[in-house]
This record gives sequence, structure tokens and C-alpha cells, in this order.
Amino acid sequence: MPFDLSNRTILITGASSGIGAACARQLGTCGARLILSARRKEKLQSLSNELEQSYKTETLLLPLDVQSADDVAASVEGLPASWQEIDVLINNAGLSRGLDPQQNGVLQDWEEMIDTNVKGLLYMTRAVVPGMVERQAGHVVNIGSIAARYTYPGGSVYCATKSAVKVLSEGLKIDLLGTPIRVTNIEPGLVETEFSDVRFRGDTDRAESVYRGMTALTPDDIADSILFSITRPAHVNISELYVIPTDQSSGTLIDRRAGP
Ligand code: NDP
Ligand code: 8X3
Repeated sequence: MPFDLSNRTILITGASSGIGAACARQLGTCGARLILSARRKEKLQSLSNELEQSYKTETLLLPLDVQSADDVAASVEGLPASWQEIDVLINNAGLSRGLDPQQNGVLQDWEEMIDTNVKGLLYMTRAVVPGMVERQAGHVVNIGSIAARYTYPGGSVYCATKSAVKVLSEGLKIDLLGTPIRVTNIEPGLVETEFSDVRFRGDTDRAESVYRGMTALTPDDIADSILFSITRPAHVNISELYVIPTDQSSGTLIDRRAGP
């Protein structure tokens, strides 16, 4: 066990895939109890089965759409008593849609990105953090992005949502000053997950081309960073971790010399 997280209750949004699922596996190896949240319940169930078999992880499924303020509030409020005391909230659920120039943007895509990446993250924070304040214990980890720092063609709304995550992370730390609650914003560069499949709505060729000829980060690389952040001593707040592939230097500067 790399770190001992026994008896720690950790809620992960976006646990059905990519970074969230990798994070669940790494936290499972450390003995944490996990609340697994996302919309696709069957994916959460199979992850839960795997975690139970591999590490005897205690899990609770919390299927929900973070875009619904009412569902988020009711789901968190309705958690069984033994799951109410959340030690770590990992606000990871998020997505991009399309790469259209702003002047031709699809309104529905904008709504989905803003409602998920910004408002959904806020709804979860609003539902969970008051309990942390009451208990005077907790840690919020937000998954931002390199996109907060580098605006790229067609990415302006997604980039704006991740800039918002950066500002909301800073703001939460400011508002929690005087409490022991910590706030971390992880800013990954390219990570190979379902992210590009979702962005290009199942156009696999286009999705694969995002990572072609370069070595992208794996979801485990980011789970490592999350684990590092939440296992520092109580007086250490890792505010930001900016993690990019060696083959990437900015949103658009990518070394693809490794071939097709
Ligand atoms: P994936 O597409 O693999 O995972 C996204 C997760 O978010 C899924 O579990 C999905 O679950 C969940 N999700 C999406 N929309 C909602 C919603 N409305 N309600 C609840 N859950 C939702 O991508 P990643 O693992 O790559 O993405 C995780 C986070 O990392 C995102 O915030 C993304 O912006 C960020 N990120 C990704 C990078 C990358 O290159 N991949 C780089 C930088 C940041 P479900 O569909 O079941 O609801
Ligand atoms: C995801 C990374 O560069 O595709 O946040 O926007 S990028």
C-alpha cells in the first residue's frame, strides 16, 4: 500500500472513465472508501465490482448528472449516514464538445461545457464543503487543465471553463482561510482517455489524431498527482499542479516526430 488512506471517504465525480476511474483504482489500493459518481451507472457498477475483487474496496455508487443542481444537492444530502463524512472531494467530471470557431459555435455545446465543467463543479462543492467546514476537515481537488493557460483555436469556450476552474479553486481557498480545508487544482496537458471521443462525438479517427505521433499522459499519471496532493502533511496545501507530457510545451506546441 503506497499510502494508507484506510477509513478515508473520497467522492470522485467522473469516475466512470479516464482520470476518474484511474484515480478510483489508485485510491482503492490505498484502502480508501469511495463514492463513485457519474451518469453511466453500469460503468460505475463494473468499476465497483473490480475494486471490490482487487482491493476489497468499500464503494457507494452515486449516479447523477452534475448539471442538475437539484440532483446534486438531493444525492449528497441523501447519502447514507455512514457515507456523509466526505474527507476528499475530487471534482473531475468534465468534457469538451467540438472545436468550432467562437463565431460559429454550437450553443448546445457551450451550454453543456459550461453547465458541466463550471456549474456542475460548483454544485458539488456547494453540496459537500459545508460538511467539511462543520467537521473542520477536508480537501477539494479540482481537475482544471492546461487549457486554462493556453487558449487554442476552436477551444475558447472549453478553455474559458478551465480558466473558471482555476479561479474557482483560488477563490475557494481564499474563502476557506481559517479552516484546515485544503484546495488543489490539477492542470493536465494531453491525457489519452475518452475525452477526445466525447469532443468529436465518436469520430474515432479524429479523436486518435489528437495523440498521434506523441506520447500522451496516461490517466494514472494524473491519478498519481492527485494522490500526491492529498497525502501531504496537513499544513501543506498543494494549490496547483501543472502536469504535461514531455512531448508537449503548450496547448498547441506538440512534438509529433515519433511518427503517424
Ligand atoms: P473522460 O471522457 O474519459 O471522462 C470524463 C468523465 O466525466 C466521465 O466519467 C463522465 O462520465 C464524466 N461526466 C461528463 N459529463 C458529466 C455530467 N454531466 N455529469 C456527471 N459526470 C459527467 O475524460 P477525462 O478522464 O480525460 O476527463 C476528466 C477531467 O479531466 C475532465 O474535467 C477534463 O476536462 C479534464 N482534463 C482532461 C484532459 C485530457 O487531455 N484528457 C486534460 C486536462 C483536463 P459519464 O459520461 O458516465 O457521466
Ligand atoms: C484537455 C487538454 O489541450 O485538449 O483539457 O484542451 S486540451
